[in-house]
Amino acid sequence: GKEKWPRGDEKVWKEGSRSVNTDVSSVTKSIVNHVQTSLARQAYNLDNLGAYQAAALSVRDDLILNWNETQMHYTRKAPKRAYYLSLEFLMGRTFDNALLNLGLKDQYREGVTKLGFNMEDLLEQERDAALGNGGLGRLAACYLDSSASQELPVWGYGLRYQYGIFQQLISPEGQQLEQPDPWLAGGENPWELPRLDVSYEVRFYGTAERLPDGRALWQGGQEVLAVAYDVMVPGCYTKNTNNLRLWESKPKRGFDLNSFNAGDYEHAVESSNSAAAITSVLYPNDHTCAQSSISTLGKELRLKQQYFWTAASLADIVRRFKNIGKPFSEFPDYVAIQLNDTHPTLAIPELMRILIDEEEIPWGKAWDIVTNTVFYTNHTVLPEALEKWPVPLMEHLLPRHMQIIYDINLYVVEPSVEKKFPGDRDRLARMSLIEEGFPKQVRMAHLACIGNRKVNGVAELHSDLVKTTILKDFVEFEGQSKFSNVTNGITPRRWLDQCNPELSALISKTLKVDKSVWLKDLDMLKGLLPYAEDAEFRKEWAAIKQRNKERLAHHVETTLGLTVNTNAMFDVQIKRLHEYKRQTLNILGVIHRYLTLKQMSAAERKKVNPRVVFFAGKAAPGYYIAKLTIRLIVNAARIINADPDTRNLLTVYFLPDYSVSLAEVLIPSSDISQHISTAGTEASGTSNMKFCLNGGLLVGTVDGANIEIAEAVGENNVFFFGHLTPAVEDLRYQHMYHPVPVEEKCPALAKVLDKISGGMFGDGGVYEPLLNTIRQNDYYLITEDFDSYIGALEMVDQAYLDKEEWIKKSIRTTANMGKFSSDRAILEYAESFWSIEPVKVT
Ligand code: NTF
Repeated sequence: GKEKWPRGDEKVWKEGSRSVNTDVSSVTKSIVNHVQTSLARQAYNLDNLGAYQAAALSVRDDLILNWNETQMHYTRKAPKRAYYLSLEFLMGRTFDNALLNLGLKDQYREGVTKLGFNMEDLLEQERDAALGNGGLGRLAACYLDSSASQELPVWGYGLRYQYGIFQQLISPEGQQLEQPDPWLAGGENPWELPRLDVSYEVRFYGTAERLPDGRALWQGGQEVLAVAYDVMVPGCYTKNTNNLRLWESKPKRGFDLNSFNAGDYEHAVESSNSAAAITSVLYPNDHTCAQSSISTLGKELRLKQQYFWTAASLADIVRRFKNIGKPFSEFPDYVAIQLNDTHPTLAIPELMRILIDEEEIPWGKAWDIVTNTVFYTNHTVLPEALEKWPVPLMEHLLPRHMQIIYDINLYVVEPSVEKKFPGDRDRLARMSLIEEGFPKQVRMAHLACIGNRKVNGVAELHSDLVKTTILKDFVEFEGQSKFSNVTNGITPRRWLDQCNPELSALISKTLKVDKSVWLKDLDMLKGLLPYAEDAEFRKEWAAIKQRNKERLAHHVETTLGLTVNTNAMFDVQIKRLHEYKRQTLNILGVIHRYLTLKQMSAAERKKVNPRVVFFAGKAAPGYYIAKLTIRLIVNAARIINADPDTRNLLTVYFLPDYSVSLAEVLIPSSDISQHISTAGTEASGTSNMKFCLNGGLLVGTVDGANIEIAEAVGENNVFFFGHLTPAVEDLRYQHMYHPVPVEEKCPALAKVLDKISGGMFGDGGVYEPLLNTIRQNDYYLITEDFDSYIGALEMVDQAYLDKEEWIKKSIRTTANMGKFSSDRAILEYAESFWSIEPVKVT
């Protein structure tokens, strides 16, 4: 039956309610309205920033309508929901994406023009939301976009950091300098809704006293407030607008009145500062677990962030579940919780605590509920990235959770391992949740692995490595079926339509299908394959790539004042700086190319393909070797770019302050991009997918998702090189115990190293620590892969000489990238893990 109208006169409500702007005149009206009221300005004093703000507020109104309806609809229908817990969401800009998803790009462009502004200028006003380090955080953002676009009831939960990833400056000497990123300082953020009414208390420290009935009383310590900020996540061409809830920490009371009254004003303010500090800053360490790279105080704050966020999110999830009015035994039928890496692993003991201590559910039943609700994605097998927390710190900060972790060890791990492998003490020690040592440490990956229903890796090779290396014992113990793979994906909305509008338009025209269709069914790109044979189409395809190169050149010119040769091949490596990603191999290869060019005669040089090499990426502030690599790139670029002998044939740029928005300009312009990690170290990679979707080819190692990309686009369209994963362990062993000097192993590389040491790029001594990582252990096997790397780059040069064939490769690559849509990936999570279904908002 029809619901009763809740209050007042229904007719008056209906008359007063507005709908989403759909035509140009309602768009301009709404923008002008915001200029006059929200901004209190006029046409006379409106700059680009003001115009952006007014237009954004107008789009925000539309989003709010859809968001509200979606939340109401989900609440009424009460479907099973999935929650994606991620400490990082690297969202980038929102304005253009919202317009695309609402189907309002043309209307806004026209409206803005009529008001005397240029849409491109307005888009440039928006600051990136950079609440993430790299791939892991950007993956979370792509998954939110796909969840909404596929009409799945999925919410994200994260933290509302005051400061995102640091801004990178490069000093004249080539040193990376870090500056804070106060992304909210510009005033109101139009893309979020502060929900000051939604808040939870979160406790730290204090004491936990076990009671005879199995519960415990956790008391005292510090209490802080978690306040919700909701970020609207619109789906593409659908009303469904999902929610990303970010928590901000606040002191529970403005001041501690007791200390205040006692005259201890400073202490009162201090404790209020310490509450606010929890969500102050995103930790900038990528692939490094907290304790090895940050101070004791920093460690405690990071663990506080993790608990603060999981506790608030779980309190919210449990409250929403309770509103449905079902018994807790049905919790897993309504809730799925995905852990994005081990950062939210405390969700496991925290849910146990809620169920046992607050809901009075017996231990065994609580454990059943938890292990049927939680899912865990692993994103790396690098040992230094596996999180471990010192037991004394855990005991101090989270005494009740430490008890629960000991209980899980005692009731679950020990008895079942003993039963299956009687007397195998070594195995038990390897599998324990606690690592022996000084201090003892809690192994978060083990806890995440034991307390959940499914574990997955992020590409086929990586998922296999998870099973055969870091979680091997757990596979032998729990069986294969719990472990699986979901290869990562990327959203084609941002990473094709938005970043490469001309290519998107050509695809729609060629397929004779509206983008609202193929952007949500990316396998349709296959329809482009026959056109690889069509000379006219190839011409259009190549012309778009050329204009994208010019767009990047223009960007470099206006931001850095440098001129870029757009007739050259564009060769791009953009990602976090890390030894395993081997930017060092790339720059050593560049120097090798430079030395080779220098030795050539003028006639020989005439035959060489001009090449422009772009680097971008941030190094963790404490990662000395990665920072030295930046310094080498910048100084090598300075010398090489200034050499009149080679200037037309080789130039190198390090573009500072890499970001989502910079990636959107770089990716569509590349002819070739580099994904050259030591085999077995890059779990998946996602930028490799973005380049290929935009018709750029790959040079890469047989690693991560490179392998599946080659399977999809054909191995003849990818330039592979280097040793394979199974060889890596042995090679490392040889380097450790039977080292051979670089001069013998790889003379070409030795020459390059000598030039650097000899001062070709400034004081050679500066680079010794970096060069020694190669001359000594060479853990990342640069000497082993150097020759075949140079060989692969020569193959690239060869292939590029045949322009028509190259364009064919480019078209075939794009056409075969359908698998890598994050829509495919999120549907795999929804169907095989979470068992949730689309809930369409009409
Ligand atoms: C990263 N892992 C991996 O290094 C990438 O290969 C992968 O594409 C992304 O995750 C997304 O799955 C991490 O950032 C972390 F935190 F696990 F080290």
